[in-house]
Amino acid sequence: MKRLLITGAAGQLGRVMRKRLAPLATTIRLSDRSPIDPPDTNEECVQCDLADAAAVHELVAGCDAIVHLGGISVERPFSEIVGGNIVGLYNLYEAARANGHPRILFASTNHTIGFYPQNERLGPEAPYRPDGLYGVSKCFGEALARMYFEKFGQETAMVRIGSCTPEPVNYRMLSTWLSHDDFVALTKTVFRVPVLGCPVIWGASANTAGWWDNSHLGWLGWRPKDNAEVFRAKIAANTPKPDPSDSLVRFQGGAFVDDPIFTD
Ligand code: NAI
Ligand code: 15L
Repeated sequence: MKRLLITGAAGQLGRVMRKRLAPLATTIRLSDRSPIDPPDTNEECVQCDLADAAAVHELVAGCDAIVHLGGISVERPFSEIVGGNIVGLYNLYEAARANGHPRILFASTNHTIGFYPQNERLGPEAPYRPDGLYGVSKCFGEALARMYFEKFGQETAMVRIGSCTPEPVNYRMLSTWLSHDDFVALTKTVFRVPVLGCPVIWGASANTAGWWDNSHLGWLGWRPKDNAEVFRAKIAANTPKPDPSDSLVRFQGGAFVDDPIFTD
């Protein structure tokens, strides 16, 4: 493709994806409200806030595909979440509608279902059980994406990312881990398939201890290769045995379920 937009490019995942997705497009357009490291030869940087509709319309113009990582990524006061994750999502989808419907990979989260216990296996149809306002904002994002698909044919991969880190570092992540390699492979697949639709995709590696069922996605052709299990011994050696009453080992959303509603 000619131009791929990555939002949230100054963030943890954005910095990784910026390098790893470079081969996908002639030009990678990077955006964040925070400063972004200077552009490489095939990159262009646009600093803007997702809550700024005019700026987002300009940002999306000329893009063939979007990896949408931008937004608040943890539990915060609603006043902080609303700009990027609610208004920003609307701005992004309106901009996409005005600019030829570039396919979108939306970084949703496991915190849309965080209140499920860890002994329950979930498919894509499981009702939402968000564990905080952050999770609720991503439920909004998924609902918005779905509506733009039904109404306008806007395609989105709604990827409910578990924990996308270099390696898993606690017992919960034996189930939630998504390796960088598997996320890169998923992203390439999402933009390669001829027809995508608007599927929920559980963003997790092929973890033996996984909770999420992606068997509805055989047609997509994404086969994660990594497995957090190979880190079990290391985690056991480095972390204390968890108390069974600890949310980290009770709920799929882990410690997020214990967050209060933060206020300003
Ligand atoms: P991050 O917090 O490191 O990066 C998010 C970026 O979005 C930041 O650079 C921030 O400046 C930018 N941002 C926030 N509000 C903005 C706004 N109003 N306008 C423009 N930019 C704004 O998060 P991370 O870890 O890189 O995650 C990327 C995405 O993936 C997030 O949407 C997050 O919710 C989602 N996700 C990540 C997971 C992970 O394991 N890293 C797990 C589940 C979901
Ligand atoms: C998320 O949604 C967060 O963005 C990330 O920082 C992790 O906390 C991840 O979920 C997780 O559940 O491990």
